[in-house]
Amino acid sequence: MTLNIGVIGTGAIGRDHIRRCSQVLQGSRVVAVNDINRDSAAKVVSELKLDAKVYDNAHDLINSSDVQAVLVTSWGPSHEEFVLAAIAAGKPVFCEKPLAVTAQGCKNIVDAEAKHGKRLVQVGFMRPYDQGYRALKQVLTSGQIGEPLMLHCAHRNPRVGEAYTTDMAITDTLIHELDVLRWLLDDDYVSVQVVFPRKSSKALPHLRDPQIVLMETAKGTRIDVEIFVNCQYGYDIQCEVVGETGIAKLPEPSAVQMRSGAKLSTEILVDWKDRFIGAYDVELQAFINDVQAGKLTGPSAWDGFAAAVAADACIAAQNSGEVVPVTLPARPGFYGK
Ligand code: NAD
Ligand code: NAI
Ligand code: ISE
Repeated sequence: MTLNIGVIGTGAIGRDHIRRCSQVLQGSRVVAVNDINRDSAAKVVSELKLDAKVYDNAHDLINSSDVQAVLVTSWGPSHEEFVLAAIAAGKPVFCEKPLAVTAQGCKNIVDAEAKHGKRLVQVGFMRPYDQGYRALKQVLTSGQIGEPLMLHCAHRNPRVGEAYTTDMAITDTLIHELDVLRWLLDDDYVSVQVVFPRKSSKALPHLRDPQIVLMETAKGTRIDVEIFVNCQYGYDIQCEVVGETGIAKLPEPSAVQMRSGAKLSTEILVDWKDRFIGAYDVELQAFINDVQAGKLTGPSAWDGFAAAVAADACIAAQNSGEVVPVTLPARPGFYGK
């Protein structure tokens, strides 16, 4: 059976996911698209030669009988409304991160899904599907470096646009670490603090960049994450785990080593689309397969909520400079262990 997908939001990742669902993955086709900018939706239909209808209204797309599953790839503040509408229509929905821009927004989704009685939501946290993070998790689980004591992480983008604000370093960027580190350590956060080093002259006046987020987990592991979104040189994701008996580091993406011009070098990627290209393929194929099998298993609305609770605390910590507690309620049985 081919799954008929409707996509809301045809920006950078929306277009990339549409390409993926229609050209790369098995078992799906894009039959409906919507964007607040209609021309952008129409353009993707013609550029990718899709047999898809352009909807003027996202709710009409969600409720259309032609659409069996929904992909929400519009900008963050619109996610909650569309995910709630998909749940109300009883349709599976893959929602790009963040699930909602506040913990309360995510909680509204968790409550609606639980009321519906069956999982319908997968969040676009792709890093748990990345080969490198999976290999790192395997090392930790095998006990080869003992218990994890400290993590040193970095999330660097070459540059960001004018619309990117200081809080988005948390809700849009750090949100990936907030998710994947919970998964990697099988742990939850108990407190966070944000400190601001000297500001880069490359950052626009309204943006505080870089930032360092310090986190503590329930098991006592300490994590530092550098967020630096105007680093200029590349898109660079680092994660080093210091354990009791050794250190394990996220593998670098594979690249050709060159000896040229009196230099030994390897290239660094510059675009997030390339860095996690394999993980995006695997996460969406898993969504399509799971919808067809009738049971979602990927990152859940609860995972989206857990990350958002920590994100809310980080934003409070950005503003206060204090150590802020993170209080996550007990996971409902509905979401498993
Ligand atoms: P973008 O700005 O390029 O695209 C967003 C699109 O959504 C735009 O075309 C905009 O017109 C449309 N849009 C906004 N509000 C809308 C509404 N109410 N109804 C319909 N369309 C609407 O942004 P992007 O880079 O594609 O990011 C989109 C989402 O994907 C964000 O939530 C972002 O955080 C997420 N994202 C995730 C990853 C990842 O690695 N998982 C990477 C990039 C972006
Ligand atoms: P698992 O299923 O044993 O679960 C590990 C723990 O991590 C669980 O407690 C779970 O609740 C939690 N978790 C899962 N996703 C999370 C997230 N996004 N954020 C925070 N916590 C999360 O672990 P496994 O098999 O290692 O799977 C991890 C992820 O990879 C899952 O999202 C799973 O769906 C996916 N996966 C993908 C496969 C693929 O090749 N497509 C194969 C196996 C798993
Ligand atoms: C973007 O929205 C993403 O999700 C990328 O994965 C992330 O690294 C980048 O910082 C965000 O802007």
